[in-house]
Amino acid sequence: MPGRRNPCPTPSLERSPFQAGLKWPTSYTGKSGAAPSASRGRGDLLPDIAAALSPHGLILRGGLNFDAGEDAPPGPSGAPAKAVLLVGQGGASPWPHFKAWRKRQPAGLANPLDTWSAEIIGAVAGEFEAKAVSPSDRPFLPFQRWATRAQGLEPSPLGILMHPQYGLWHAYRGALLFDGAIEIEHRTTGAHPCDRCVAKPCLSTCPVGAFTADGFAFDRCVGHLRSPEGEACLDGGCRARNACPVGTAYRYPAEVQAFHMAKFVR
Ligand code: B12
Ligand code: SF4
Ligand code: SF4
Repeated sequence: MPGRRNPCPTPSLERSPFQAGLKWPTSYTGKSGAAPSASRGRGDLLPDIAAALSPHGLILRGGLNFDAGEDAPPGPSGAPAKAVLLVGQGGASPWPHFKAWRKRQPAGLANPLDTWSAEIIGAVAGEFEAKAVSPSDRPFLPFQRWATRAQGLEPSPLGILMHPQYGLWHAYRGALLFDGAIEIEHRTTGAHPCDRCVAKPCLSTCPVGAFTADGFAFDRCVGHLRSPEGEACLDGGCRARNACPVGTAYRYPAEVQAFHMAKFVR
């Protein structure tokens, strides 16, 4: 429900599932297998998922029905899922919630952001008869391909998907898999900002030219990050990503970028 519960300081304009082009999976029967509640019609349930995610700074990032015969991951029943809803962030909205949670965790917890995401999204999945999966699950699930289909996003020259509103400052923290189909009204479209970007500063800012015609030169980037000269990227984030003029209002604060860079270079 737009604006119903969103204590997070970062605006999350995708918080309405209807803006994301979604309706509730048609097979939904209510919480914990109970009969549908008369007081909560089926059309309320997708907003309820958004409302359950919102206090954690998380938003729905669109969804899709798997095609017949597609190699879909197992849903809650163990049979191939029929639909997926992507969960993530636009801007750094989960950060304060994650940080507060992290203070309560043992020091040195490995992969804290994944653990936090799995905890929150897993609880929401349990409430809505879904199965939670993570972008870090192995083998990797095709989150970016799903996002492309769900919201019509296209890759930037950096490999990160470009969002017309959030620019490069968005990510996926998990997904909800369902045994039933979702009715999709429309998907968010819009011109791909990179098509109109003539200067493409993202491609000329990396000090070691890690974005090449053959793709991202991971070793070159990490080699730089591990050298004394890499401090600027480590502390302030990827210079190429920061050079993009789109969605700058959603740019992650330096603290958040440093957290991701530390994980990336580890
Ligand atoms: C492995 C991985 C990497 C590897 C290799 C990427 C690659 N060549 O595919 C490395 C370590 C290089 C990497 C780096 C980064 N990654 Co990464 N990565 C992944 C991961 C875990 C799996 C990718 C994969 O193989 N998927 C399996 C295939 C089958 O799925 P797919 O959707 O079809 O795959 C697409 C991607 O591989 C993409 N792609 C191809 N080349 C590249 C290159 C880069 C740099 C990226 C980001 C994507 C990408 O194109 C494919 C077709 O659409 C995904 C999460 C996920 N499950 O998808 C995150 C993911 C793609 N990464 C992400 C991010 C943000 C990053 C970083 C910016 C790291 C960070 N800590 O912030 C950096 C970018 C570095 C830079 N300086 O710009 C985000 C992208 C979000 C978005 N807005 O699109 C994802 C989706 C994770 C998330 N939680 O949201 N990543
Ligand atoms: S700088 Fe231009 S080309 Fe690069 S990601 Fe941003 S909009 Fe796209
Ligand atoms: S983190 Fe630094 S070295 Fe790595 S790709 Fe970005 S700008 Fe280049």
